[in-house]
Amino acid sequence: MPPQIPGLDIPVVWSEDCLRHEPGGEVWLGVREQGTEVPERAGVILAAVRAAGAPVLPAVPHGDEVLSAVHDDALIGHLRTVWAEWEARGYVSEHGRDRVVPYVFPTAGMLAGLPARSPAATHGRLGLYCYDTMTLIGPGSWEAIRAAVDTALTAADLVAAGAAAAYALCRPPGHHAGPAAYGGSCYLNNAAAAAQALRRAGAERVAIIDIDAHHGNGTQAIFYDRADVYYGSLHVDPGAGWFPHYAGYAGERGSGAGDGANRNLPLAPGTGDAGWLAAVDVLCAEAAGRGVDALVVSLGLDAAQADPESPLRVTSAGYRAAGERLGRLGPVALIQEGGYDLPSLGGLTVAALAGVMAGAAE
Ligand code: SP5
Ligand code: ZN
Repeated sequence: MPPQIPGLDIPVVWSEDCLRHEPGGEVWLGVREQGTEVPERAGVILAAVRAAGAPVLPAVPHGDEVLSAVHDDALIGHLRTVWAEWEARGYVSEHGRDRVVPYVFPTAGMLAGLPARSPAATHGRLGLYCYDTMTLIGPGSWEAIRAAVDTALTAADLVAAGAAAAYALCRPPGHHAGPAAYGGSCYLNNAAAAAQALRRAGAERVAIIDIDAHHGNGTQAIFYDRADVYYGSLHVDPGAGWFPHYAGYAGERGSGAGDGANRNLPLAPGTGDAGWLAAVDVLCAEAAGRGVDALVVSLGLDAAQADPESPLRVTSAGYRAAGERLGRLGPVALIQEGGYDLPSLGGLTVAALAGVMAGAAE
């Protein structure tokens, strides 16, 4: 028997299928670049949590019931079939297009009141579901997209069954995917699925706190008119030039029954631990004030100093401190979102998860 090594005791849910999505870059401002949402991200996180002693559990396949409660079936069907259609219709073999990328978007301005049709041509229909040029689809994408959802749902199951915390190590990420639209390297909303699953399992009040560096416009949209799922996010100010540009402003507070159940805290580029943790505290206090039977954390590590995708400057100590605050709030399913600096990504994740376990033990 090997000696018992005391370590990180949070269950990590994982599926090898999450490696099958190879976006093959992203088209940014008209130029195809290498992209940063790469399979190696999951590899470095997996190695780090294993080295820290965390138990790694396989994702359990789930049906589409919960998924269909947070996304339109048309979006799910599109993602399930578009790659096979793309190949069958010769876009790869005849036209040399090795990934699915849209080029026409039926914006409100273009339609000017006309109904959004569903064009027969595959290349004409893509913009109906995809809102940017950075979120490519290739041969194994669907398997990874669906495995990521199963990973999140399995983490939610563990929390529903009484675990203090569980972590879904999923990719592609999900928080930019809305009810009927995908973008921002996200296809289906893993965190929203976890929140919905916790509601179904009996948690009356679910809070989602999103600490990814970017605003989770998809999660916000899914729950915007609901009072039962609070969404709070701190992120680099979209008005200062950062994705998703069109959402994430402080005035977006929810609508109808959901009025007041949405909170955005945009931060100035350059914000470090002090300002970032103060914002985490605001969200934790607001969520606690509303009551939290179960918590979902959209765990993005891209607010870190070295990350290439955001100008925030959070340290590993900052991530640990945030984890402690979140762990104190209640049983928590943590869902992997962004985080792109491969050399520091594993350590940042372990710091955040160790903080969660320390907070949960208090
Ligand atoms: C889940 C998540 O973190 N999605 C982030 C999507 C934002 N991607 C914006 C990409 C903009 C182009 N990147 C240029 C990097 C130059 N250093
Ligand atoms: Zn992000």
